[in-house]
Amino acid sequence: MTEKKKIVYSGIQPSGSLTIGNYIGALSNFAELQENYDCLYCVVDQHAITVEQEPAKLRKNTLDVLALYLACGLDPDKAIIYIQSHVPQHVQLGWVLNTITSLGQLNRMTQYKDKAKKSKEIYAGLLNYPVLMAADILLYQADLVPVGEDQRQHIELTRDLAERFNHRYSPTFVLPEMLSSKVGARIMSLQDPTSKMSKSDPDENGYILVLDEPDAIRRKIKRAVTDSLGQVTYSEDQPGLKNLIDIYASFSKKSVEDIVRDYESLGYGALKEDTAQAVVEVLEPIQGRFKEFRQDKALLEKIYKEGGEKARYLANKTLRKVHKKIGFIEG
Ligand code: ATP
Ligand code: LTN
Repeated sequence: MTEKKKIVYSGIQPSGSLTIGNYIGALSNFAELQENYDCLYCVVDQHAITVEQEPAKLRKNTLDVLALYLACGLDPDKAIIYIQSHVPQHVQLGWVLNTITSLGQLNRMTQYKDKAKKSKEIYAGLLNYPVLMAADILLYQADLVPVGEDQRQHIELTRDLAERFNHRYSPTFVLPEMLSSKVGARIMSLQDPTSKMSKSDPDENGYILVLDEPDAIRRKIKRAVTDSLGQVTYSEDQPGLKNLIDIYASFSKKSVEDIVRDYESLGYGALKEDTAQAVVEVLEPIQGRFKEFRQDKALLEKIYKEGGEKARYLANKTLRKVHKKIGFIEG
């Protein structure tokens, strides 16, 4: 008998252009996983609207993320690729989970606190964001969730909710585990290496976009903030340098130790130049493929429609089980 493959689930918000933080922390791991696991990769448009989005931009960004998935090697014959709003079961399970989520726990989510600080008015969707994320994951009985370090608290909440439901009713949900890269699970801003690289940073020198031109990539890395110590080590005391080494290691597949040893004598300038080169070499072919996929509207539509159908089938199986256990009458 063949052993059942583990299930992998992840999602990316179409809330702007993706950075190399998104790429290193999440996207770059997706394609490899589809070779050995049953994978689902979602464009989480319903999460994106927890921050105000312009409709035309949301539409564009959703197709951009989809085309980037394909450009990074995701294959609809190997993985289910779909758009969250096409599967109503996410919101349906989200509602059920809301009824067993404590407000205190939601109020303690650091991503919520950071985003709430930046908003004039705080809407309920922002607070409930992690509950919808838990629903995404639990609907498919995912075992593994490849995400960046910033999502750890959300995965813990997901496990808590799964456990609470299983305990209150009967074993229903798999408890998922976070899968994060050893190096690069938290890429920092190039201008302020104490804060996370983010696509919503007002300073565009702080981030590199996956679709940035090679010249822009070289310029931004050249300008990256380092320090005046002048020695190449990998330490929390030199956060700018540490971040560059993480980026270099992730894009070149060299080990941190080898990089430190090689650049001890070569210095910061050479490290920056070679880091930029490694980033450009990986991103250029992705950008080429992205342009092709992005133009092929018919192919994108075929992929998200077929993916949506497969996802709805699986999601419905879990949701029906959940509704039955709760005591809802089958319609
Ligand atoms: P925003 O910055 O707009 O709040 P985000 O980029 O954190 O959003 P998503 O686009 O949904 O949100 O993130 C997709 C994936 O990228 C997640 O797995 C997240 O953990 C990862 N990620 C985001 N930023 C970084 C970073 N700086 N370093 C490593 N991983 C990251
Ligand atoms: N909150 C995630 C995006 C996300 C996600 C998911 C990731 C929404 N649903 C399910 C993994 C699994 C973020 O990265 N900001």
